Amino acid sequence: HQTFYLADYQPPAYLIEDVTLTFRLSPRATRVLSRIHFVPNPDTSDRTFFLHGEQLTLISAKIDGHEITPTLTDTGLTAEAPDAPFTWEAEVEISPETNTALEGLYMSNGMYCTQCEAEGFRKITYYPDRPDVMAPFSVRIEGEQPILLSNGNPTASGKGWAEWHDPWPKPAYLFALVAGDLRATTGSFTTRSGRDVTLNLWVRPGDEDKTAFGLQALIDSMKWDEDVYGREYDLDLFNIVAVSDFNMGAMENKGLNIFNSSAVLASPETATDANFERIEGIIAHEYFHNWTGNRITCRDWFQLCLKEGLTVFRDQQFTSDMRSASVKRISDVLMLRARQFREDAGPLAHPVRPEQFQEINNFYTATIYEKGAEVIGMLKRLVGDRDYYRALDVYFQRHDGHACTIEDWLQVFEDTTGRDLSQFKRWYSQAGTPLLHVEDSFEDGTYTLTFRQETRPTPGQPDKAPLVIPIAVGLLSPDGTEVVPTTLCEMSAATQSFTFDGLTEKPIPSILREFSAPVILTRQASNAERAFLLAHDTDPFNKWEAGRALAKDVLIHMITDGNAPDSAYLDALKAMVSDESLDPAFRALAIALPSQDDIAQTLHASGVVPDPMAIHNASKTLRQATAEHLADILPDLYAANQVHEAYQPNADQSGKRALAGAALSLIARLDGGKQAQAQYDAADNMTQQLSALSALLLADAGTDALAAFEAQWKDDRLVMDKWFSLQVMMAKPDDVADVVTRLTARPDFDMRNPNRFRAVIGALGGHLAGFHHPSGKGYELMADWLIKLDALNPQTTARMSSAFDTWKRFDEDRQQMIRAQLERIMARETLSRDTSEMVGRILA
Ligand code: BAL
Ligand code: ZN
Repeated sequence: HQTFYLADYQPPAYLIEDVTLTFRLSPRATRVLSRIHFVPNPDTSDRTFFLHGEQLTLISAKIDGHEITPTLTDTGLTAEAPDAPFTWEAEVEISPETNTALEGLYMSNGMYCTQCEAEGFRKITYYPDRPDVMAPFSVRIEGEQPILLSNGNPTASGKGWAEWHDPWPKPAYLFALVAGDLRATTGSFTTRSGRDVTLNLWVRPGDEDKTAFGLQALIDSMKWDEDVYGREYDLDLFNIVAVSDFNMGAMENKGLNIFNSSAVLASPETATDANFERIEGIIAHEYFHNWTGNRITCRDWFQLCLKEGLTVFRDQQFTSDMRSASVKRISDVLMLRARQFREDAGPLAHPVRPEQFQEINNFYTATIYEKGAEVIGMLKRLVGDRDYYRALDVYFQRHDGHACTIEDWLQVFEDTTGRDLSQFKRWYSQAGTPLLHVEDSFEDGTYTLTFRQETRPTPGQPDKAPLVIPIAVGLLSPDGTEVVPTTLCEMSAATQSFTFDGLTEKPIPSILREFSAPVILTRQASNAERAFLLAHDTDPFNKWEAGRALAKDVLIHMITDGNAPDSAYLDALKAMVSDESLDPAFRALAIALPSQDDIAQTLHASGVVPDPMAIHNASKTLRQATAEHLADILPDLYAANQVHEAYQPNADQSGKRALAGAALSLIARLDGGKQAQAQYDAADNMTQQLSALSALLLADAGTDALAAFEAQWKDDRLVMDKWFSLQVMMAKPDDVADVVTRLTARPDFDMRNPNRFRAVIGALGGHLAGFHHPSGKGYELMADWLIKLDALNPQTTARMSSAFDTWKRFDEDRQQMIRAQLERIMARETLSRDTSEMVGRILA
């Protein structure tokens, strides 16, 4: 397969003035007519006329009205074209119904929809399918479906047809079309300059009761982007459509966002608090793309983080403002460490701006999204809030309507602040998570922190240069008062010291407050110091972090030294959980143990080969000990965090439910599931129903509830996804393979539906001790299903193959078994480019 390189970028030979598309919809024989006005690009003398196109049947092609015969290849066509403006007309035929890859135009339950990012438009018609070619689109849809939607504003419609015009120049990846029997929930928003915008959330008949929350989240997002970034919406209409079969979470097509139904549909009965929060964040994310992604887009796909890192950062800010900032920061760091640190530490490590790819779909990663957002956060921290927003204003003004690069982005900051960002730019080009080593000393009232940074080699990058690392530090005196409030140490050398004067005694440092940089702090504080910070740190992130480090240390010593659960940790946890001055959501996060994968990663990093079964057993033992140690406070904790008002998915109520749910899962270890059954029977919302079901499964008392749940929800696909995945997640390690085999044999296991596939096979990959079971059955099952899915949906297969990316952490036997499965996948003759690239990188 061909490899594409950032260094090979060439500007397009032709630009486009406008595009007119006509769709004559038919499940297996949709005709797409295109009329495109091309103009030679004055910035290049290249006049090669190449249009991307894949899986298209060309019916006819004309240049300036004259029939031509282009040269066709697997990836597109070339033709002789004038060195002057000309009109291209083509007619192609495509087959949406047999498009199981869910890229381009496809069908989902009788409804037509599109997914064009990154390179799906080339499966719709011949076109320069690259983000630096932007054009206004006019679209006519002919079809028997009652609702026919495309980007922009509607211009005319009649029975069986509708016409749309999107005046904003956009790249083809933002094109969208939807046709189906859909119902809208409608709202409105008036922008601050007075534009009245109609908002529609389109769903299948029957789902109308799951739209109110998404619509409100959209309104909140529109308001927030005006208030915080001064960004207004720019069309008279904003449509969102929910689709059941979708590879990603959602897609920011101009004026016509398409959402995976799991990322938008929610009612209290069917969605959990976590679902609501995720939906709010994704609605915001897609909406925010209107400015960071659509109005200002990427020059080429190597610049993907330009829009994704910034838009993730903006949606994180939004959620912090809507909910609790500290809880949001902790959740984001948990995710960053679980997914991005894992990626950065293994064979799939790549820079925030990659320099090569075979299949760009493989780079919609935690590194580009989440580390990309961390890089923006560091920039904001370094220049300060005022300069950050000044720079953003310049960015929006200078680059509106353009396709940009990371260089353009950083130049704006350099011009606005006068800073030299050449060293900071390494965050975009250097892969790997820096380790930050710390030593401290105290002499004559001066406290010195000496930091040393180290980034280990990653694939293709043996040598690493020092990065600019903003390290937020606070100091506490031994009596618990803060003697130095949060101060930013700006590290740029490989080793660098920072001093704090005028202290009367050696302080206790609180380092990397708010997780001010995406690094691994290697400092092994004593458990006494951690307990001190857990009790006294004024920074909520580091307070949580201290408890987290303590729990991790306890678990690691249980695994490596056979220690018993540490009572000092249990005492500290008990004190923290009972501290009613702390937000319930914060306490719920603090009760949660580090994930088993996190423990495996930590053991591996310290040179110990992780044993998944030992990690599983230690986690279970520690949970049981926690339940017993907290036994006397659990009933009150559970009772005190019941919500008696009507269900609202807000931060306050969901924090209480999270803490009560955490208490319930501990109680279930003591009472055999009695309390959980009572909650299950009384639950009137999905959060409580699901936390009860999972507590029952923990107590081996879930059989009846599982059956009741299935009877109640068998017709609701999204709720049944939870039922599928929970059974895998909660299975005992020895049973995981059997559970997966049983679930995948059911008629309602539809592997074409990415949500259902992820619910079962994704949960298999996420069950550390089940997936890495010594029998090798977990590996074999995963490989079987990846091979099956690859023939239908390469994008989702490739994404899920990353379950294997940690394989080199494990013992020889496991490595051999995994290698055999990866080689079995690679040996498939028809393996997709997507999966071949991923498995190849994992094996390398
Ligand atoms: N652009 C792909 C989906 C998203 O990041 O919003
Ligand atoms: Zn995005």
